[in-house]
Amino acid sequence: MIGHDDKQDSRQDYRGRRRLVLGVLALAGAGLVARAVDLHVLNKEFLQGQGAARYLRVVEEPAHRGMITDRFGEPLAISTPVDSVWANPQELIQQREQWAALARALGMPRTDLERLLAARRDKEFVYLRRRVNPDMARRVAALEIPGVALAPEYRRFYPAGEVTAHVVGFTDVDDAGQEGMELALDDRLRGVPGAKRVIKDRLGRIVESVERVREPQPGEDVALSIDRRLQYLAYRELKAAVRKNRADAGSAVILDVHTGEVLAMVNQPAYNPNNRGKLKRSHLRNRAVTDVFEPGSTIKPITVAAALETGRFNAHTPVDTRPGYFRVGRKTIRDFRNYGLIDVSTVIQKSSNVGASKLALSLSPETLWKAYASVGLGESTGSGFPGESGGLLTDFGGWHDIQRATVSYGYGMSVTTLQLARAYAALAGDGRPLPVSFTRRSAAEAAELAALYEPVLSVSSLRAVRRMMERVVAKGGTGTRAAVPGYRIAGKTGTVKKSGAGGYVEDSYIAVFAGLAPASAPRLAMVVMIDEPRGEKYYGGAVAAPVFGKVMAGALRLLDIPPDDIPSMPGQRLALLRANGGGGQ
Ligand code: 59J
Repeated sequence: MIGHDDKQDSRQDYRGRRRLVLGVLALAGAGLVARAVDLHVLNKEFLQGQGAARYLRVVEEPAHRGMITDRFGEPLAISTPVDSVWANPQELIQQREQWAALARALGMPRTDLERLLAARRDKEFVYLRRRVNPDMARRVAALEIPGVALAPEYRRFYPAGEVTAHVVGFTDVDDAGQEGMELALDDRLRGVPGAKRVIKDRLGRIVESVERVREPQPGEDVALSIDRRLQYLAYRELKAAVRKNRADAGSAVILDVHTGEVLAMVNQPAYNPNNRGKLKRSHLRNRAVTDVFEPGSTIKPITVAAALETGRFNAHTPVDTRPGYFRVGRKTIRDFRNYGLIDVSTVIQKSSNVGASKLALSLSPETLWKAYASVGLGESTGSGFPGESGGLLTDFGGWHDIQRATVSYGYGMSVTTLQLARAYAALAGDGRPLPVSFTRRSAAEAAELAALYEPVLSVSSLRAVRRMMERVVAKGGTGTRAAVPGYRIAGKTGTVKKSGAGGYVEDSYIAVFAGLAPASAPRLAMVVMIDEPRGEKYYGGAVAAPVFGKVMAGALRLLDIPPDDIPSMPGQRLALLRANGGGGQ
C-alpha cells in the first residue's frame, strides 16, 4: 500500500509542479505582453524620440553662393562643391590606432589631429579639415574610421587671381564676404541654407535622407562693371611700372564717362586671393578707394575751369608767371622754372603753380570751392565699396589767400585715386559727377542719376579746359608719354611732394597722371598714381604718364572706339601719297 500511496503522492506532486510551471509561464507571458504594451503603446512617443535623437538628425544644407562675373559674364568668383572632413571626437578618441593613418590622409601632423580632438573631447563635432580636394576626401572616406565623416560645402575660387583681387575681395572660411565686392554684395550673393532630416549610422555617416525641411536657396549671380580685358592691361602695366621705378605702391582706375562704371581698378602690391596663407595686411588694401593723397597739379584743370566760368578769362588770356615764383603773405609759391608771360592754356601745359595761384586769387573762396565740390571732391564717390575714404576738402570759410593759392595747385586737400578719376569723368562729360558703380549700370539709369546733379562748370568751359589738357600730351607738354597714336588724349601730370609729420619730405614723391580719351568725345577717364618712385625718375610725366599711354592705347582698341586723330596716321599719308600718283616715275 505504501507503494501505491507513494505512487499517488508522486502523481499528485507532478500535478503541482505542472501548475507551478504553467503559472510561471503565464506570468512571464503576461509580463511580456505588459512590457510590450508599455513600450509600444504607453511609452511609444518617448522611446521613438530617444531613438530618433540618436540616428535621425536635421542637418544644414549649404546654399550655393552666387557667382561674381565681369561685365560680360566672365567668372571672377565661383563656388564649387567640395567636402569638408569632420569628426565626432567622442567616437574618434576611441580609435587611437587609426589616428596615424587619418593624419596621413589629411596631410597633417598627428600631433595637430590630437590637439584638435583634445580641444573638443566632450563635443560631438569638430572640423578636421575644411574644403579638401576630391582626392583627399576619397582617401579619408576609404579609411572608414568610426566617428569620421565628410560634409558637403562650397569652395570659393577666383579665376582671375591677383588681377581682380582688390575689387572682388574674398570670403572667410564660412563663405561670408570679408573684403571688396564679396563683402559689399554679400546680401545678394549669399543664399539661404536649406535643412534636411537625415538618418545617420553609428559612424555619423548619412545613410538616408528622410525629408527636406527647407530647400537651400542659391544666392544671386552678380555682374560687376569691370571689363576683364582692361583690368588685365591695367594690372600688367601698373605692376611693371611699380617694379621698374622701384615704387612702394600704385593704383590705377578707368571709369566709363557716360555711366560712372568702374571698368578697371588695380593696385600694387597685390595678392593672390586663392592662396592667402601668409600675406601682409597692407597688400589687401584697395588703395584706390581707401588711401588719400594730395592731388597736386592734377587739380589745376578744375581751378582753370572755375576761372573760365567767370567769363573773365579764356585760353589766351595772359598770365604773368615771372620770375617763376610769387609771394603770397609769408609764403613763396614756386614753379619748376620761370615760364615767363604765358596764357591760361600754357599754365596747364607747363603746369605753372604761380599761374594757377594767380587765377585762384582772382576768384572768391566760395566760387573756387564750389568748382571743386561740383566734381565730387570732398565727398565719397557713392561706390559703396567697403572702407571707402571721401578725401578732404575743407570749408572755404578758412580759405584766405595762402589757402586759396595752395589749394589751386592741389595742396591742402586730399583725394583717393577713384575720387580723382570721378572728377576727371565729370570734366570729360557735362560737369556732373555721377556716383561711381562697381556693378553694371544702364545708360537710362545713368541719365536718371545725372538728373540729380546741378552742374557748376558749363559745357563750354569744360570743352575749353579739355583743349588745354590736350596740349599737356603734345610736344612741349609735361605728359607727352601719355600720348596714344591715332587718338586725341587730354590729361594732366602731377609730381607731388609727400608730407610727413614735420611737413613736406625731400625726395619722397607721388607721381600722377589723370586724363581722358578720346578728347573729341570722351568715353574713358583714367588715373594712374604711383607712390614713392625711388628710381632716378620720379615725375608724373616720366613715371605715371607712360602707364596711362599704354593702358589707354589698349583700352581704346579693345572697346572699338574709333580713332579721332586720323590725319597724323602714317598709313593714311601713305595712302594719300599713292592716290596722288606718288610712284609714277
Ligand atoms: C614739386 C610740391 C609741395 C607742397 C616741387 C615736385 C609745392 C608746394 C606747399 C618740387 C618736385 C619738386 C603747399 S615739377 O606737379 O610743383 O609732373 O611732370 O610738391 O609746390 O608749394 O622737386 N610737375 N610739381 N610741388 N609742393 N607745397 C611739376 C609740378 C607739378 C612735373 C614736372 C616737374 C610741383 C614738370 C611739386 C611733372 O606740376
